[in-house]
Amino acid sequence: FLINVIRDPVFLKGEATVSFIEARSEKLFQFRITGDRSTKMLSYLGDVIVNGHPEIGKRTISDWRKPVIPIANTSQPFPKGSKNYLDEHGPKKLSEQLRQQKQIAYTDTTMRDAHQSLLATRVRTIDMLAVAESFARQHPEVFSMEVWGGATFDVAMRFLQECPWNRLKEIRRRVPNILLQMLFRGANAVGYSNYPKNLVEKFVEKSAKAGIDIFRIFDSLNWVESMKPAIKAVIERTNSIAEATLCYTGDVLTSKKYTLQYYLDLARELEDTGAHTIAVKDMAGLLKPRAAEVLICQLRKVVALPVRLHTHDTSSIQAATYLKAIDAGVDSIDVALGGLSGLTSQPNFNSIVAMMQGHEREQPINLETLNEHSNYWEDVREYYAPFESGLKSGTAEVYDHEIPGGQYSNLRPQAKSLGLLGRFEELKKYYIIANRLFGDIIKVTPSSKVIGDMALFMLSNGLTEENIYELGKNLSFPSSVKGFFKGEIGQPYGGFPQKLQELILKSETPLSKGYHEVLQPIDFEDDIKRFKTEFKNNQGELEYLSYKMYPQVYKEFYERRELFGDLWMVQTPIFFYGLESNQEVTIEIGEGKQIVVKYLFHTKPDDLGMSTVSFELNGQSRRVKVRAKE
Ligand code: 3PY
Ligand code: ZN
Repeated sequence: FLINVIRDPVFLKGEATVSFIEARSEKLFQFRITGDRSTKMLSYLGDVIVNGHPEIGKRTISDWRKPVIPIANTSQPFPKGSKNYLDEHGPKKLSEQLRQQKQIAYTDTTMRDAHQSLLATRVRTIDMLAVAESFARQHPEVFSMEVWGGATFDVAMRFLQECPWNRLKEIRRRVPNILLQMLFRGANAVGYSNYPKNLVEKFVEKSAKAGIDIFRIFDSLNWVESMKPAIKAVIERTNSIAEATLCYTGDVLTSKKYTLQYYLDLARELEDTGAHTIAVKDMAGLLKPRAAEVLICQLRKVVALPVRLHTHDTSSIQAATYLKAIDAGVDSIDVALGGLSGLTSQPNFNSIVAMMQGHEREQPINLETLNEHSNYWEDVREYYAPFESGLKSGTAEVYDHEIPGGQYSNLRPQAKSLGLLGRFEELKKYYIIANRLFGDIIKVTPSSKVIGDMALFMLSNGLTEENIYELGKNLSFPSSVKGFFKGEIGQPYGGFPQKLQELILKSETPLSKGYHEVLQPIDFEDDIKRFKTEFKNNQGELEYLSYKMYPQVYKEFYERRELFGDLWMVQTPIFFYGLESNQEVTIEIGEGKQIVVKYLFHTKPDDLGMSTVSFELNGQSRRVKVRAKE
């Protein structure tokens, strides 16, 4: 009922008077029900009530703080922002403008990297959509919002039962004025291994159509060859910005391998690809303030493109890094709204805006409304408590283990699933050892996963840096490690350590060129036909791309959707924690379609292990049978 009220045009215009409800009672009390969809929804709710959410188990619902959604004035057109500039002037001009502009530009990562790095990527679309429009209306000075790519694509389908394309399109609808940005893993697109070149090209094209304006393209070994096809596709097939990325590791002031010269040569090479902007991706948060000053200043001397900086605040000192980088001329920085900032996430947007007040490069942003948005996320974060990484304070240990922020929040559950959670401290040491054994490589998805897998493998098999060469001969190494030494994710700077490569590959020979070049192009016409036959209720070509990225994950996502219908519109507390006895809620089951559900009780499992869950659905009694899992 309330949803009908707040959707009513009279109410929206603020013209509702005391007779509002009476005058339109018929309309307001009309609920559109579709039998099949409501049954599916009740089946989902019944399952969570009886068995708990598969990832969380049974938990009692706590007294959530009620997130306050900042309200923006929607009666005016959206204020113009960077997206309007791109549409009017194109990517080249936008890049020039960014480089010339004195004011610091901000990229807000709240809807992608921040929750990937703090909450294992589990934040759901509905919580983003609630504030997307007011954020865009109140902060049109924001240069871009990172909302897609990285791990979000996989996690949306695998764990959240959401279509990633739907998320992007829905955000775009609410954010027409600010550039939307994604993280793109070069030849791996949004996956963990190389895909055929024509699939990467198609993915780029469709992502741009669905709303992506900036493609931040990186390679996990800084191997430019494997970034080139994606960069070229953005330039030739879209009106979006191709951002070429250099991943930062070690310490540029002291490293013998990743020296200043290394980064400057790499930046020149990236500029030669024709990319529009350059990003420095400090995925573990290793770039210290003085190093940033040197690196940014020199980079901006050797390239004519804007230089954008990304970091993680794992050490807790990265605001200082940003200030030094700003003084050295960096063109934009990545920040996250306070409630989802800090530690393995990005530095605090709100505090940085405050820090910059009065600075000659200040970009004025409404701090009052920005704080409201930060508070919203702080409250929403409570729903996701089971996914918190466990890191409670900043740590200088990151300079030793170099674990990327996005990986840190996943490594704990990975260790837990192998029964190694109690040995997490040792695992971090093994991460260092594995990296040393591999010749000190750049560590970011998927190369960071290779190091993580190797560390877990060594820890669980009692292997040490000393005995690996004797015992390793008879061991079967993790497939990601074998793939790495075969060259399947590219060529590391300085080459592979040969002795270890032979030990791991045994009789197999490594690749002499990029895996993406070896892979056969896909015959789309044929392949799409096959896809449509296998998945009859697919939702079009974009879903075909989801399937190509993650065939098994998509299949399971599809099967669950057949069973439970679309779940992305279900409120997060209900999605994860179900309902309490006698709780009544209104749930959306499709565009403009709601049901009112009241959960009553459920029975103990019968002899066949089935529990009966009783509900009221729009006032009518309904029951569903659920298989009790224990
Ligand atoms: C990803 O690839 O998901 C990352 O966030 C890398 O930093
Ligand atoms: Zn990151």
